[in-house]
Amino acid sequence: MPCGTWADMRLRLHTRHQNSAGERVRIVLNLKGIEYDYVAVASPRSEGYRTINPQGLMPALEIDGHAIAQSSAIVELLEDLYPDPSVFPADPIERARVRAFASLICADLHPLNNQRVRRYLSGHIGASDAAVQDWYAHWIAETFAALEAEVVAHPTGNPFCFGELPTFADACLVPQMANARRFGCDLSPYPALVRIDANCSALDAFAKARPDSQPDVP
Ligand SMILES: N[C@@H](CCC(=O)N[C@@H](CS)C(=O)NCC(=O)O)C(=O)O
Repeated sequence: MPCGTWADMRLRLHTRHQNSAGERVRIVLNLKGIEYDYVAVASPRSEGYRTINPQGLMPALEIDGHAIAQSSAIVELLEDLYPDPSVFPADPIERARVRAFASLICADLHPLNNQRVRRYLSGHIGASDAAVQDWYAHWIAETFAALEAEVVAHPTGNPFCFGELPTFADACLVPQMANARRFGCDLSPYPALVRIDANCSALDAFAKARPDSQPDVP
């Protein structure tokens, strides 16, 4: 439920079908039941897009004449403006845990493995395809081992990362699992993550946010 004057505000999300940072935001928008316009980005490096987001990365959210970059900043803004339903647990310690889990993906894993880094490794450093694949799989394995340990430390059988309801942690996990699969990473060492990913994917909010459900999918 939106608070105050934000109720009538039309949101425009600049993203692309295969934009995993954007997929996090799409999931949260869907979980909160917020309607938005999907603006397909042809080129994040174009001058046109940089006038909206000078960072030159997707996604960006336009709201009431403001353009906001960075998926986690966008999600925090959505949480402030549309607090109900929340994508964070009520307990402050659990909220911090969700943010820490999400940060490991958004701030530590994803920036190492995203396309511009892979492009730089192969183009400027001269890394072979096998070396880039090895780089990718290494950071997935290191991070997923930590994420798996985190979710199994919570009561077993929880359908989602942090309990009975999906949170921002799940919105970060699901696109990252899809990326790992796309790159042929072995997910068998992470049965809890695989189970949670399947539970999330069965929900409409996640299914509607998937790359192949977006209007710009080829
Ligand atoms: N930390 C940023 C990451 C954004 C990001 O890396 N987006 C990628 C796609 S997932 C992108 O725009 N890449 C464009 C490029 O590398 O040219 C966020 O969470 O929003």
